[in-house]
Amino acid sequence: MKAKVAKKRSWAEPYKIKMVELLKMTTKEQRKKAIVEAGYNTFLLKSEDVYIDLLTDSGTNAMSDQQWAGLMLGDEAYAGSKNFYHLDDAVKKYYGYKYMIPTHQGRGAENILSKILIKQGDVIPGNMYFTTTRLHQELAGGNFVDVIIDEAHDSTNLHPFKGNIDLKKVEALIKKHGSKKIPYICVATTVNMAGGQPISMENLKALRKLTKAHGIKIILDMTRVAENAYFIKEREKGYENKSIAAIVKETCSYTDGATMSAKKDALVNIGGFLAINDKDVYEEASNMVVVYEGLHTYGGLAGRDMEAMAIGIGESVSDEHMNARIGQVLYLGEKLKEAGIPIVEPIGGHGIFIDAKRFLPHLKQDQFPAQVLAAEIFIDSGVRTMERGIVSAGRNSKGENYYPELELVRLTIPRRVYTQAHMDVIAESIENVYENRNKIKGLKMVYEPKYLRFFQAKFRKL
Ligand code: PM9
Repeated sequence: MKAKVAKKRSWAEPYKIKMVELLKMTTKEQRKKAIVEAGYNTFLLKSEDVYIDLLTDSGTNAMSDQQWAGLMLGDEAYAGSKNFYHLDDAVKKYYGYKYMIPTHQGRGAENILSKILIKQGDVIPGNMYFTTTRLHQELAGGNFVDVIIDEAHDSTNLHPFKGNIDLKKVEALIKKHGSKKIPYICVATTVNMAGGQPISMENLKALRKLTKAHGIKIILDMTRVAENAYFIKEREKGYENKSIAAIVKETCSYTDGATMSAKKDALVNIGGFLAINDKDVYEEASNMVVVYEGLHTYGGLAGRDMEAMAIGIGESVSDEHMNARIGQVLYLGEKLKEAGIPIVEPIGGHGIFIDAKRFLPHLKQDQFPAQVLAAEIFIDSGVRTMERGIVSAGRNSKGENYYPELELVRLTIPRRVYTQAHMDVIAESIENVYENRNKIKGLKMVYEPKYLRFFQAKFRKL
């Protein structure tokens, strides 16, 4: 007799839609004109010319009715707003950090932290660079060193935790420079530039042990910490029955502080914070924030923004929310895989990353394959994506281009914004561009700004 197999049941979003924003449809001719005017840079398009916007998951979240109601509770006092205390309580409750300073967004926190902890010539190891994080480290006089495992640089490698840190690389750095030159290790959850790849709890715990022995701090880039927790629950032994909330709190417990862009996981459109356990660092930061952001009880935010953030943090660690969030990303990724599109695997947390080197093997990296592929996808369907390759990587201190192993186009999925039908339309567009890939020509950069060039650089067709 055959054993009865339980029928797999479908999942659906744990919310219903109360308000809609109408989208504008454009013709191919209009889109061609728009992308030429934008210098083949999807950051320079007007959002009203975009049909489905996968540029970023940053600040593009749909807030819940509770968060919108929270906006009405904004206490817009200059100092000591009650929303600040609500946010402070949420950071303590869900993340466990002792002190918190709000900032206008993630890079505000990165600026303050880097200025306080980094001295000229210091070395800052991290699990792959992130654009704004590395820039602030460099502006403060530090040198970023990549200590992610080698597997992370290979888009086809199926390692379940490609965000892990190679402890041998960290040990070698300590040996070479001495621990005094390493003020902290920056640990990202999940690793954006690797394709939204998670770090395991086991790896983080081992890193804690190593850094403790050498008196080195761990600073978490906790921008997508709840998405990282989802993968730990799915893939790491011993965590399958723990809640996302418990895994998030445990993750934070192995670190000394964190920078947060709340525009991602925390489900708001603007906001961030710096969290820290060390009282001296907190006192310095709460003084410095006055110079760059605003008083330490608002840090560049309105009271209503802090209220929405406090509520969003609670919603972000719900298991139902995270199952649907990552479920949608997986749905799109599986569709693209079935169609033979080369993507980074395993599929990551906040988007699908197309491997432009394998998609357009006839283009050299300095012909900007990912940049041109993002432009072609926009022309095909009005779907806006972004480059995460040589343009994003920028130049080193000698002015030479970095040539990252990964040359990717990111299809970033905003949280709670699009439906499964949107995912189908996106997949069909990518498939169409893939069928015509041989006709795609490269680009030449004609304008390059000094900082974070991917935001504002301009190109023309070769
Ligand atoms: N990330 C993103 O689209 C927005 C800027 S780049 C297009 O992925 C990490 C891991 C991030 C991040 C922003 C920041 C900076 C820090 N760490 O944008 O300043 O992904 O709030 O955060 C973007 P802010």
